[in-house]
Order: sequence, then structure tokens, then C-alpha cells
Amino acid sequence: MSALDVSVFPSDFAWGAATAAYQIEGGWNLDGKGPSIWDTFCHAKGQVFEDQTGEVACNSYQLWEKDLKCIQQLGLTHYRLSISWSRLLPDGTTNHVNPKGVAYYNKVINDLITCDVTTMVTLYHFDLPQALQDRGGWNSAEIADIFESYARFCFKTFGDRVKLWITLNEPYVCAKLGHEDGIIAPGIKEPGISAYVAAHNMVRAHTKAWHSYNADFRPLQGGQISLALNSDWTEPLDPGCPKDVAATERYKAFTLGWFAWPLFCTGDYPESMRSRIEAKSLELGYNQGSRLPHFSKNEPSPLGTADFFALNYYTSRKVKDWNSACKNSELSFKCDQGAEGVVDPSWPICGVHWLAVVPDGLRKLLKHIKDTYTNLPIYITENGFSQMGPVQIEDVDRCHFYHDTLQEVCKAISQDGVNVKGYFAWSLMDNFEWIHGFSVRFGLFHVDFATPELKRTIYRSGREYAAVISKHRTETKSKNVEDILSRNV
Ligand code: PNW
Repeated sequence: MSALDVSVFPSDFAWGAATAAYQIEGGWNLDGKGPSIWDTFCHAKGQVFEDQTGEVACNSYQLWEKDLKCIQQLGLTHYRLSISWSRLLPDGTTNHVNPKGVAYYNKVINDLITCDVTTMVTLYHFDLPQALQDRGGWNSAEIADIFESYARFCFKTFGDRVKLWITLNEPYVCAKLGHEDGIIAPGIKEPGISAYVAAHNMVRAHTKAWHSYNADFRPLQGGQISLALNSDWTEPLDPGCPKDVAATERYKAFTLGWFAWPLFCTGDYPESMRSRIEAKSLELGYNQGSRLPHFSKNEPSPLGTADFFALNYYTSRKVKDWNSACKNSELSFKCDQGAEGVVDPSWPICGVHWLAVVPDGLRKLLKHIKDTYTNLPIYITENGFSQMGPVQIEDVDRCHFYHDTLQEVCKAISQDGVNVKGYFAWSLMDNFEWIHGFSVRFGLFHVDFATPELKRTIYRSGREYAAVISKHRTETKSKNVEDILSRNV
């Protein structure tokens, strides 16, 4: 294994780890928190592995100090956390503020500052207040204004100290898995309709929050704001087959392009997405208007509403044409997309079935983003490796994964000239992995869920990540000293 040349990373590189409120906090009904759609979803039986819930999870609500110790042990420069909307605003609106929720996040943010760790805050990581779901959730147009008020409340309350904001985490996952497939909260299964509407309202919500920040908070607070997009790297299954090549383009358009086009290219969805959906509607005799909503001229445009590119990368796919499989079928996202992503049999799978380990896909994706979308700085806001089955504290495979991945990030920076500003490992510690409950472990720290202390123990991969960070810090410091000395000569 060739050593990682840490000198390639810029001196102010962000070394981070990420978590999300519902996955770690617990305290689901403590101190005035309102329920979220994930509380509801887990409580309806049969949705999550062994009907597990995030009621307690890592109990970060009460054991935050333990998390802080983990962050310090890793030597992180950055920590990405998410705010539980309904802990702050129990019914989702600013009509009722929960002071204990405000106090909790104030403590977390202040402790991080004391420890010289920069906080990146995600406003929405899948846990919509149930009260807002009861009003239609992401399918209701009013959600964009309600989200904007929530975002403004957060900027006003925490923005003196928080300078890196993510509005929404993975709108693709939220729209597709939550509103098309119905396999995550809110569990809506309306193929070919609901995901487009939900995604549209998410883009509108993000846009309004960005414009609010830009106009009213940035001048004083000086921070940056974006939204986190997940994307696989994709290539045609058979590069010699024009149908697979075309399907790969469609796959890209319907995943990353769905959100990146409005923000970085045209202010609208990819043209190919529009024309496919129109054509499919026609073919199936659907005549209740366009299924892919249009951006209104009376609202601010999403174009240009990101100050950096936030990327969550986990895996890659080979893509094949899916058109023939869809004849006479019902409306669905997949038939609109007309493409299917498959795992190359040569790729190892880690833990969860969907997670094929393909570190060089990240390098290719970073270059793709630079060439297709923007030259803005890129933060890799999530990337990780899961374990299932017996716990291995000596997680050698995960160590290799992080090493190989960081090597690819190095190449993206040094050989492809991509402006990568930071890397956040998913995740700081084992946590509630959505439908897989606690059966899948993504942590740099092991959490012993069998005991009430929820003891955190560093994995070998955590120790190795800490070593990379510390090496980079040492080299950067000595380089700074050299620079200063050479200037003095
Ligand atoms: C990411 N699913 O995407 C999320 O941002 C994290 O919250 C999550 O823990 C991480 O990936 C690892 O899976 C998701 O199947 C991927 O429900 C898969 C799902 C959800 C989110």
C-alpha cells in the first residue's frame, strides 16, 4: 500500500466526520421535542430492521460530551451535524420555539468552538416535523416558506458562530426513497408523481433559504451555504452499446442532474429529463398536466444558489438500458429514467447490499462535477464504509477503504486540478442506519448499543484517520515555519 502524500491537501483542508440528528440523538420525546416523520415511521411496525427505532440511538442528546471526546480524539478540524427541526420548533413553525432545543445546539456549537472545531450544520437530514407532514409535507407548496422561516431562525440563533450551512441533505434520497418507493419516511408510494413534486418543493425551499441568507445574514455573518447532493459514479455497462451509453446519460440526468442543473446550469431541470417525462406521459395517456413541475417566474431562481458544492459519494454503478422492460407499465420514475444501475461483479460489497466499494469512482465523479457543473470548491460531505455482522474493532477493510479513497482525492486535487476543500467521513460513530436500524455500522467509533452507557470505542480505522489528520497538521505547520523563515531571509 503506497503511503498517502498528505502534502497534496491544502493547508486549510477540512478534516471532518458527519452525523445526523435522528441517527444519533435519541431523546425523541424529551424536553419538549415534537415528533418527526422518522419517529412515526419507526413506530409503525414492519418498516425498519427488527422494528428498531432512533428513540435512544447513541443518546447524543444526553451524552454529547462523549461525542466531543471522540471528535477530539480524531483531531477533526470540522464536524458536520444536523439539527432536529422538531427539537427546535416542535410543530415545525416559529410560532413555538423550544428553549431546551436551542440550549442543546448552543452548547454543542460552543463546545466545538472551545475545542477549535469548525461546525458545519445541516438544517434538514430526513426528519421533517410530523406536524408539517400532517399538512402535506414536501408535497405541499407551502413547505418552502415554512422551511425558509426555520432556516432564518437558525441563521439568527446560531449564525454568529456557524459559518458553513447545508440546507437539505440528499434531496434525491428523500424524494425517491421517501415519495416514490415509500421505503423511508414518510413512506409515500406514488410512483411517477410524488417524488417530482417533493423534489421541486425541496429545491424551492433551498432556494428561498439561500436567498434569505444571502440578503439578510451573509453581510454580517459572512458564512457559506449549499445543499448536499448524493451521487454514484456511473459508466455504461457496455461502453460499445449506444443504448447503454444513452441510458447512462439519462441516469446521470435523473440523479445528480435533477438537482445540479437547476442550481448550476440553467435554473431548470435537465432538458433530457423534461422531454423523457413529457414523452412517457403522452405514451401512457397521462393528461393531468406536467408531472415535472415548472419553476415559477414569480419566485427567485435556483440558479447560482450554492456557495460550494457539497457531495455525498458512496458507490458506483454500471448502467444498462431499461426501456424495453417498461412497455405497458405504469407510471414510474424508473421508466421515465429508462435506465438501470447494476453492480459490477468485480467490486467488493461492504456491509449493506448497495455499497460496492469503488474508491476511484470518487475521483471520476469529482472531475465530472468540475467539468460539468462548477469550479466552486467541493466539500465531500459524506463518504464511508459499513460493517454488518460481527463487530471488528480491528476493521482492516475499512482502513484500506479510507486509505484508497483519500488517495483518489489526492489524485483529483493534484492531477485533475479539482478544488477539494474538505472530506467528512460518514460517520463519527455507529448509529441508527435508517431502515437497517443498528445492524449496519458506519462509525469511526464503535458504539455498544447493548449497554445503557453506549460506550464509544475507537476502531482501528478511526486511529488511522486520526494519524492522517495529525500528519497533515504537522507537515502544514512545518511548511508554514519554512515559509516564514524564507521570507525573513
Ligand atoms: C446517506 N437508505 O444516504 C445518508 O445521508 C446518511 O444519513 C446515511 O447514514 C448514509 O448515507 C449511509 O447509508 C442514504 O437506504 C443512503 O435509507 C441510504 C439510505 C438513506 C440515506
